[in-house]
Amino acid sequence: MSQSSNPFPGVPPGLTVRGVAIWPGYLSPAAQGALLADLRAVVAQVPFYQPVTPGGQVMRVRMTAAGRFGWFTDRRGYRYVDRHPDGQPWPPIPDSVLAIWRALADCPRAPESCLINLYRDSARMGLHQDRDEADFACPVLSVSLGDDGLFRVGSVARGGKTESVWLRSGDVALMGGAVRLVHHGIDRIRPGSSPLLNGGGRINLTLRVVT
Ligand code: MD3
Ligand code: FE
Repeated sequence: MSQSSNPFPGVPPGLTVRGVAIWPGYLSPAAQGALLADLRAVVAQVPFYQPVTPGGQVMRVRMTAAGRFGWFTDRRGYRYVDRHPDGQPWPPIPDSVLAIWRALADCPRAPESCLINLYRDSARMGLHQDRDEADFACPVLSVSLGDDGLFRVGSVARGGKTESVWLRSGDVALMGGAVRLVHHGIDRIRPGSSPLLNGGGRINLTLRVVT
């Protein structure tokens, strides 16, 4: 195989689940702590909010973002937005987060959005596709911090078979190529499984190219 056809020129993934590449424990406990400190500085400027779906349901997952774009929904619909709902521009994506993209994403473009999802208690995210972005050639990269989360990966078509895997603190997942448009979600978290976050829960970062 030629060098350029290797999709993982750096560290090969520890496992793949329906085409999603996963690096279990990619971040050491020290690296997780450093990342969290950088995220606390972001969240101090753009606090978590709970968006309302077009159907009128308050999302149980709390969200905020860094980078050029964040994601928002209200009764008017899902969209990327260039400011927090309170009006502040999103802070820059921390270098500690960009370094993970550079090491694993194999994408010439820089991420334009780092969505920060916070799951507490019974928060979950139903099966969905990420298709509000313009360039599906770019992967989405996910970083898990805190409590374990049960990640479900399905098919591009609706209603296909699914497979689940627990994502743990420090794990990194990459969704590129054929799996970029698969249905996926978080069924539940395991409260109390990690001491990382004050107040418990799970944070997931997703890095995306939006435009
Ligand atoms: C598979 N987040 O923010 S990350 C989301 O853990 C989202 O918070 C979940 O789904 C979370 O949209 C799952 C893993 C993930 C992210 C994006 C994907 C899996 C994906 C895009 C395409 C396929
Ligand atoms: Fe998603």
